This record gives sequence, C-alpha cells and structure tokens, in this order.
Amino acid sequence: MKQEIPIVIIGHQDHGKSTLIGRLLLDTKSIQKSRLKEIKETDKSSGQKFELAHLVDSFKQERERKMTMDTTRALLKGKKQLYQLIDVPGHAELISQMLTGASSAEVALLVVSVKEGIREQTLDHLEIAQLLGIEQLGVVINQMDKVDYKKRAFDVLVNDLKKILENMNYKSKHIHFFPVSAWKGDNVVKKSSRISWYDNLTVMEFLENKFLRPKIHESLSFHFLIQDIYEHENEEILIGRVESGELKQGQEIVFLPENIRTRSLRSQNLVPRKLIIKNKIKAIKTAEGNIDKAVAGQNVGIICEEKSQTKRGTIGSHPNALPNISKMLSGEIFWIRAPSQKQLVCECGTSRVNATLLKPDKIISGKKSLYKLRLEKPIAFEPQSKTILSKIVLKDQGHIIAVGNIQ
Ligand SMILES: Nc1nc2c(ncn2[C@@H]2O[C@H](COP(=O)(O)OP(=O)(O)OP(=O)(O)O)[C@@H](O)[C@H]2O)c(=O)[nH]1
Ligand SMILES: [Mg+2]
Repeated sequence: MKQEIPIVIIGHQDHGKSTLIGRLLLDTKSIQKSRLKEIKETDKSSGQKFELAHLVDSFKQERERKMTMDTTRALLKGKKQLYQLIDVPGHAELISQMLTGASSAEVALLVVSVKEGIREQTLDHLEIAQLLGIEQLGVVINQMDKVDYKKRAFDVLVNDLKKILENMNYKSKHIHFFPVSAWKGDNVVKKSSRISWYDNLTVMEFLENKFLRPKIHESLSFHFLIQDIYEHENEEILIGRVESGELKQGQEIVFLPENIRTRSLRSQNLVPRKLIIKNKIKAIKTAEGNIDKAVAGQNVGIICEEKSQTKRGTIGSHPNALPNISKMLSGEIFWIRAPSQKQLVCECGTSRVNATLLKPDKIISGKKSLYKLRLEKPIAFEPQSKTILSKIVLKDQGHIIAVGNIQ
C-alpha cells in the first residue's frame, strides 16, 4: 500500500483553499464522476451556482454557511504518490490537525489571493506552520484571473511574501511560488496557456517532483505514545502510536515519566540510568494479528512482560535514548488569543497536565513570544526533535489558545 502524504492547505478566509483542493481533485480525476454530478445536481436544485469548493465543503451545514466548518481530509491521486489534502478552516483546527491527526503534514500549500494580498490569517497560519515544523511551502498566488493574469501583480505579491518568509526563518530553497487560478484551472494540474510569462512548475508537479519525502522519523530512537490501556484475558494491552524509530518484539522499554524514581526528577532533567525501571516488549499487536516490528507512524498495541500500570500520556522509550523529563518548559509560542487566567492546560503528545504560565506577563493575541510554564506534574518530551514531543498546545477552558515549541 502506498503511503499517503499529508499536505495542509492554509491561508486567509476566502482566498480559495477549498477551490484549490476541488481543482486538484477534479483535474487528477481523484474524484468520481458520480460524486461531481451529485454535487452539481444538489447545487442546481438549491438554486446555487456550482462551486469547486463544494467538492470539499459538501456538508450541508457548511454549504448553508458558505464557510468551511470542519476539517476535511481529501485523497488526491498523483501519478507517483497518494496525498491527503487537509483543509483547515481556522487556527485551532490547524493546530489540532497538525498535532493530533494520525499523521501531521510536513508540507503546506499557502493560498494567497492576488487581489486581496497578505491578510491577517495569511500571517498567522505561516507563524503557526513554522512553529509546528513545516519547512516546505508551496505558495499559491490565486485568483490570477481577477487581475487579468498580470505578471506585475504576481511579482509584487511574491516580493512582499519573500520578505515576510525570510523574517519568519523559512528557507527560500524549500519555497515555490505559483501564479494560479484555481477556479479556471491555471497551473494547478495543467499548465496555463493564459500565463505565458510563467514557464515553471504547476502545483501538482511541485508535489510530485520537488518536495522532499516526509521524514517520518524512522532513523530516530523509538518513542511510543500511549493513548489507551485495556485489559484482555488478564493481559494489559497498551494502545498507541510509534512517533519515531522502530519498536521490536523482545526490546527493552521504559515508561516515562512513571518508571523513574521521583528523586531524580527533582534534581535534574536527565535521569541517571540506574534509577530506571525497565520492562520488555512481549508482543506487538495490530488488527491483522501480531507483528515483530512496528515503525514510525504506525498505531499498534503492545503487551509487556510486566504489567506497566501506566496511563494515557505516558511515553515508552528505549532505556538508552530517553526523552527529557521536567516540570518546567520553555520555548517560543504563538498566541491565538490572550489567556483569561494564568492556570492553563498544557498538552504535549498524548500527555495533558495543568500548568501555570510564568512568562510572558503581557500577551498580545496573534503574536509570537517566549514562554515559561510550570507544570503540575512532570512530563516526557524531546526538545528540538521536530516530532510532536517538541510541541505544546495551551488550552484555556477547553479552547486552544496557543501553540509552541519546547527548546
Ligand atoms: N475568480 C476566481 N474566484 C475564485 C478563485 N478561487 C476561489 N475563488 C472564489 O472565491 C470564493 C472563496 O473560495 P473558497 O475556495 O471557498 O475559499 P476558502 O479559502 O476555502 O474559504 P474558507 O473555507 O471560508 O476559509 C469562492 O466563491 C470561489 O469561487 C479563482 O482562482 N478565481
Ligand atoms: Mg474553505
């Protein structure tokens, strides 16, 4: 089975994200004719003009409100690969999709309307994507038909975007710009005859040929994120996802932060090895039966020789490559909105703990800052690893208000 590469579509409201997805699906024949017909008929019978975005935004509620309400994952069939296009309506959805989705994207398509230019959500999404570790970016300069396909309009916007991207530490060699009309189909899958001054990649060619295959963290040491635990025939099965590395039957495993003595936690982040309680993987289970080895990205259940007595949020790691453990976290953070109090909930991987915000004092919504947090209980994490164990989300009364990295 081919691996589906997740690609997140970001950009300001109404700049054409859903239309771009619709166009990609249509021109690659990823969508069945019957589905297209069905949507056209629904539009006709409800007196609406057919919109490509309806291929994606086909929930009834959404159609009524004319805005993407829920995240959609659409399957795009390329010649070489399969892609999962992730349409995110807002900041919170972008963050939760990227951090809790079965697989988070390493590539983003940013849609910017050439008519409207750079807007608030354009900038916010770029900041968030950067913090979430997205390095490769296809910048779709959309609605070129609205400016008569003029090169100057494209050039001016590209120049402004280049300056912004540089300031945000995106590297130019990983970024491509495309003059596009998603509505008319210029340079999305087919080369445009209306944009003669552009003789370069289409969006689809970029996806198929240019961007580097996602690093699925296979080469790193293993971390197994526990989502659930249940008992079956007196055996304890730990359900979770291999976030990085490889998990093998017979391998030693340590559950963190539980399986180390608290004395070491108080004194330092790095744990002396002698204080660690080791366990061993007896079996690795999947829906299809037992396997010897599970790799990064796989969801499996494991049974250990000793009952682990761990819980959701625990990380299983190799005794020689343990993550950090601490109650203090710091790094960079982007505030979607200001917190209503200092007492927040911090989520990292599958762990979730109460946290007190120590820094910053002054929070400006829509801005990045440095932060410092004190957690109620220690958690395991991996600073600067690019895996989700180096990212946090802060919640205030159940709502996502910020996303950050751990440095
Ligand atoms: N003329 C023209 N109109 C476009 C183009 N792309 C999108 N549109 C129109 O712009 C409007 C918004 O497009 P959507 O694809 O729904 O935008 P979106 O970014 O998904 O919007 P939200 O989901 O609400 O954030 C629709 O009416 C589209 O038909 C384009 O290339 N040219
Ligand atoms: Mg949309």
